[in-house]
Amino acid sequence: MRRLTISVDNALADAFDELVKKKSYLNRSEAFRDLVRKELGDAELEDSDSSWCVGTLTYVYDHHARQLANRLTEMQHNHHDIVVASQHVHLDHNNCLETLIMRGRANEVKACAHAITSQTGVHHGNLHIIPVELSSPSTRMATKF
Ligand code: NI
Repeated sequence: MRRLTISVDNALADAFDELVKKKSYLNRSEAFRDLVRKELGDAELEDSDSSWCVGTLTYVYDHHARQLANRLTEMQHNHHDIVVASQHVHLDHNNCLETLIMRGRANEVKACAHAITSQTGVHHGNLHIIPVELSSPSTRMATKF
């Protein structure tokens, strides 16, 4: 491990200390490492859309929107190599929350997520992508049914 010494103005230092406290980091170093990792990960994904990633997609949808529930299930089946798991919560009489766990190349995961969240009646769609280096990407489902 290397020690870095950095200089920041007082306002930024105060804001950083607030962040450390708010996010319950044990110390500034851990907070700084997390910020750098996030930026590096984002940059890597921007540089190479074909990088492997895992992601979670969360959205709320209108249970009564015509055929929407069926269409969303159909889309997940059509992308069964990318959508590896889903969780469904009946929020109330009208609204359902779904979280999908996704895996694949970043461009494929983003395209699949966008196709789902752009459906009429789907709200608050949010994709969180985490870049990963999979030791054997060929572990993708290859089973024939
Ligand atoms: Ni539901």
